[in-house]
Amino acid sequence: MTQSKLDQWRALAEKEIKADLETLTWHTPEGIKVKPLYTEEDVAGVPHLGSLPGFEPFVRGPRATMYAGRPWTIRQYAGFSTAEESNAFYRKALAAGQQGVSVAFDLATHRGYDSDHPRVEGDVGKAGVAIDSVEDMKILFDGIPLEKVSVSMTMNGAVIPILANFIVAGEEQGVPRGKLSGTIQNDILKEFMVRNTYIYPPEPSMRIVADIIEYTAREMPKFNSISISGYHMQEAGATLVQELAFTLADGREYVRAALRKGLDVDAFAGRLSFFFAIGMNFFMEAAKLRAARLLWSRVMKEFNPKDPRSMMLRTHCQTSGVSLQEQDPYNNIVRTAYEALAAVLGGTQSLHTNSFDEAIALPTEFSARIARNTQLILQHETGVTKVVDPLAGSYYVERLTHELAEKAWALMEEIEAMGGMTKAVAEGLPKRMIEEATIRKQAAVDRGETVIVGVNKYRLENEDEIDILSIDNTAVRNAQIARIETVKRQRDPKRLEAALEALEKVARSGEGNILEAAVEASRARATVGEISDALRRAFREYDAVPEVVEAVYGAAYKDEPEYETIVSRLKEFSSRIGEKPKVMVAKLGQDGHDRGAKVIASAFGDIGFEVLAGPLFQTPEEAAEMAVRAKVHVLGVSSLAAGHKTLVPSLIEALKTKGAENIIVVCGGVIPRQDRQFLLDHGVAAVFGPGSNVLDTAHTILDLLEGKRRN
Ligand code: DCA
Repeated sequence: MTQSKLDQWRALAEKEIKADLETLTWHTPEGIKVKPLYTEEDVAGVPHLGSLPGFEPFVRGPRATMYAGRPWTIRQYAGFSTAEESNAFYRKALAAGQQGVSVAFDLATHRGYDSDHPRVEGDVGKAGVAIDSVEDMKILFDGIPLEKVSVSMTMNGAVIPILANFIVAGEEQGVPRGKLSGTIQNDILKEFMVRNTYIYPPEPSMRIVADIIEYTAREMPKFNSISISGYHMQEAGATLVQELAFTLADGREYVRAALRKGLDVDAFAGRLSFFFAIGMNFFMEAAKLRAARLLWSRVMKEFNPKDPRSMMLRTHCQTSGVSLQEQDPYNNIVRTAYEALAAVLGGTQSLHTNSFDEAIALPTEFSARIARNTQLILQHETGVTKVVDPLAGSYYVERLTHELAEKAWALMEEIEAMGGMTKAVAEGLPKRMIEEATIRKQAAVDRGETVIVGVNKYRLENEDEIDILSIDNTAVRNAQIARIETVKRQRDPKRLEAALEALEKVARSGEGNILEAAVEASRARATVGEISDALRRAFREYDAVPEVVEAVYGAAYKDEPEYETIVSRLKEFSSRIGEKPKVMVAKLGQDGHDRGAKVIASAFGDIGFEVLAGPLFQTPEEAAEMAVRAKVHVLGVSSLAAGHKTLVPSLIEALKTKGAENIIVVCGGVIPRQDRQFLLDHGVAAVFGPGSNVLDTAHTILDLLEGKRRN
């Protein structure tokens, strides 16, 4: 293309829009300028062009034939209530076209507590299945042939007891561990960054990761030892560049940890796997997966592998949970379908498509079917599987692939300069960057700059309720407690004690393999809680200190009248009562999803409230105690894991017992409409569902405070 032709186009374009062409440039949160037109000029000199699938740098896919040879695995993440109920759900799903299993565990299990532990009362069986021992694990996979169906398990904190139980369940089903196929998430660094289901401090946690890589490399050749996950970063608000850079930097750190164990790189690198989120920025998401493969092969080259598979990035993807909305929820089916297509055009190996009701509650059978069929239709009806990497050669997509890769690489270099990801995480850098990005995104939504159909534009006046799945948490907990008692009654106490002691010793001494020792403890019927406790004794627990980001939300609104209105209203109120109103933002139970809590805490701080961020994992009693001591006016509970119906009434009771009924309690997060009246009846003053505008929320809180003062 000649310059003069481009100049002619520019002149025509500016005549058409009657404005400077620059006004059509889209500045993405990644700092990428997306222009309205891409031409061959934009890909001149891009080094990855001309490569082929199955060959380094794998931009076009890890396999030579990709979906033409074998489509991606339809792997829906699911799990709730008891092992029996989840097992029935998996069997039905497999019969209806699902191809692999992906287990969601409840938060009690994630954090290494048995279902009878007092800290997890509100969490058992809620956001996943409750697993307390190998007996539960055996029920979970009953009738599912583990030598054929690959099983992915999202587990990081309590990864040792869960993987040990899986291995023993296989053994007792007649499938030796060498034949088990699947993936364990085992990615602890991102837990410290965003997801928060850690148990032990970073250093011993990294040893656990390395021990698992070592054990699976030796004993389980078909099993992927880790799923290095960017998903939760994007869910927490990361830009795609941050998601790419931090995930691959995490991967590099795990490779180093495994090498420090004395493993040969080719013995384990081919079984490292990845996991990314796919949001609504369609082409950029597809380009992201291509860039990820490009960069991973670059990272792995540093370690001099001989086997090309060691440089190949294979990934699972999940459509974005945060892109789903509570308002007009059938729109979510459409969002998920576009996201799924982007994942497929990007060349994912395995995919979960979200159910449309996920922003509200656990999926029902109906919504799960639509989600699964979204993928079946893509595989069987659209023809997208027939051609490898069909976006290759698109000026725009190739340019994006290159730009994303270069930007992510620059960020990875920054992390290297800090001494690697473990150090960067310890210093809180990635967490802070992600939090700033999410607060900026929230401000863009609140200001209407980012359009969400049915939420901040084209909103329905009246919304119909949809059917939701609700779990009887008390019944699940009682059933689990009964089974724990049976297991404890029937086991050999001497064998158990010896196994747990041996495990603790391996953990303390740094000698031997923790997973190997845990497999023996699982055979002896040690529970998830008991195995986790043995490791807690050796390693201690990790306590994070909550931090609140300042001056990001406010900066996005600088000098805008609607922002000034709330700020001056608050100022006026503060001077009337002689202090800034004090708001505590609390997270109760084992729910570590703190994006919403962080956004509110940070935005409210900027607006002029005095904000107190409670630590994660508080019991209702602990949160009430903290609120009373700090003399807060408002206690806001952020709940995303369905524990609100148990935990919030307990919190209000605890406040009453302390004579603190005057503290206004409000709730926000994933709270189905059906539950709102229940919470209001139990003394909650206001409930803010997903998609609530932060400034509106602040006005409501002030209304409540003013009403309260008048009373
Ligand atoms: N031609 C021939 N064989 C193929 C082709 C093809 N075009 N595509 C895939 N295969 C083979 C693979 O090599 C693999 O066999 P292997 O394990 O012996 O190498 C098998 O078919 C399965 O394909 P794969 O692409 O590895 O798909 P999955 O087993 O579903 O694994 C992966 C995907 C991302 C690697 C894995 O880590 C995973 O399933 N992750 C899921 C994580 C998850 O669910 N997280 C929940 C949030």
